[in-house]
Amino acid sequence: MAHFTASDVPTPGAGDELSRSVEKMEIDDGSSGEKAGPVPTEVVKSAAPDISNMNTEQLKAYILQKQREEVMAKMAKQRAKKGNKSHKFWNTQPVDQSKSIMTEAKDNEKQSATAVAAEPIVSRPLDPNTDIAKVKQDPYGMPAGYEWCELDMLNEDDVSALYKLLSENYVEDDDATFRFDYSADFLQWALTVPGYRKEWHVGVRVAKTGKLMASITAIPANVQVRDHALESVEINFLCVHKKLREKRLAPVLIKEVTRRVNLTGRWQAAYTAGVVIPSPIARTRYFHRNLQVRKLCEIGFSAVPKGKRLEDHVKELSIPSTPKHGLRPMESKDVTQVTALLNTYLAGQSKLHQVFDEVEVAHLMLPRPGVLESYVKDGSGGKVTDFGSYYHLPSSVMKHPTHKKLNAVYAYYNVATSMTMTELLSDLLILAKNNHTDVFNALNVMQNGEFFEELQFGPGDGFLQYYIYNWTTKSIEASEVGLVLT
Ligand code: MYA
Repeated sequence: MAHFTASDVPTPGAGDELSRSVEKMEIDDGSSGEKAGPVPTEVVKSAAPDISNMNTEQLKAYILQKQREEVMAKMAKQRAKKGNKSHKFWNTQPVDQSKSIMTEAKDNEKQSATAVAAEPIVSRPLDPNTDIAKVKQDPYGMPAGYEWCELDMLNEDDVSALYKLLSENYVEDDDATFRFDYSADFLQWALTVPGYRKEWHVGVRVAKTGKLMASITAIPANVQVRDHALESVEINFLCVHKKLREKRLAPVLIKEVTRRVNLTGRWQAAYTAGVVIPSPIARTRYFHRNLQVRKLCEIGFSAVPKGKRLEDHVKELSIPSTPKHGLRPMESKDVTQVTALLNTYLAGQSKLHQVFDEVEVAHLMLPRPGVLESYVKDGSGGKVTDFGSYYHLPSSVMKHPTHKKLNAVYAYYNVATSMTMTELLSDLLILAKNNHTDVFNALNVMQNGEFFEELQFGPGDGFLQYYIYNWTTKSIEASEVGLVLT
């Protein structure tokens, strides 16, 4: 593994140089060199409302109201940070430039504050080119002192370098209290899916020392968007070291990975982000089920509701310790049935989802302790009737003297046919809690909205936008999203 020192980080002079050089690359590519403001990041922290005394209607109204306020506030904040400038990179890309964002705030007439244009009627690529010969054949330039690299996820040093970059520089909440801490095993799992290509795991290193300063990754995926099956990629782990921020390096990373993907004849990509850029296909929201309630209050992830004692709050959120519905860990022999169960479910209820083959399901869905847990329920005659899964994504706790890690898990893919989704998830909560989980998170995608109230999930202040690169289509409701990007 490379040894990293402070000298890996450019001096202010070198930073200016980088800034000028990177901006020049953008000018060369047809966009202006103007600097943008800082970028708000995804939020992982819970708003911890006192929902325990609300009835269903009050809860729904409360959630709707909070969503409206938060959507507006976030957009206003982003606009203020950008100084109302247009997206000088994204405005040059084949993405819908303005589109109404499908949220539960959509019914609110006052939503005109967001970009609202006519919804596209026809689904199609925005850039129709599919001629590989027309794709730039050589890599985009790097400023002096930096170089492109490929990250080999079977090489321990490369995995460690990516782990270090992300654990120190990846997504934080707005108060810099929590930062995602994807484990090295997780990164290896997520980036070595069947058919992955090393050249799509793109890094930027300091030429002299080899220190990894930035990353972006693509993995292959067959993505169904409404009636169209798109042989696409999924983009993840876009990260620029804190010392190189706001120097327009992110657009160069995005263009370089696009070039490398295009060279293999793929023209669409799915990605998610906490930021709102042109233009989301769907807008989803994080919900949280607190499990280690005391710890979550101590680290400021959530708060004891007003007028309530911590002891009572803890008691109200306690759960049984034994699962009730006969789940067992998924095994290799289940792959064929789980593939069918999953694909049938997603095709039936979702307008945006991945289509899995058995090799992908074996890689993505079989349990890997500490990375992904998955369970099935056996019906009669050896039939698998239900499938439940969640993945581990801890966060570093940055401001607490003793608690250093938030053990969070996230709902992955869940299909319930012999029981309700709520029953399935109630068992997953127990299994997760017994597996040292502090909080169980879920997006309001697929049928997840069905179990939030009964299982005492609360709305968080984090939203996640879904995007498809080089594709225009009508917006999709959160519950119609069947794609979970880790
Ligand atoms: S989402 C996770 C993103 N990572 C983080 O939030 C980690 C912490 N933050 C950072 O590392 C940096 O702040 C990043 C920006 C790297 C995010 N997605 O270089 P800059 C635009 C897309 O001066 P920096 C994930 O991994 C921004 O609007 N664009 O900024 C999925 C502005 O453009 P414009 C983003 O702060 C990634 C420009 O970058 C994002 O130093 C999907 C500023 O560049 C974002 N999350 O670095 C990527 N954040 O002026 C798209 C900022 O136009 C893939 N920006 O507004 C597209 C498909 C590609 C493949 C296609 C194949 C066919």
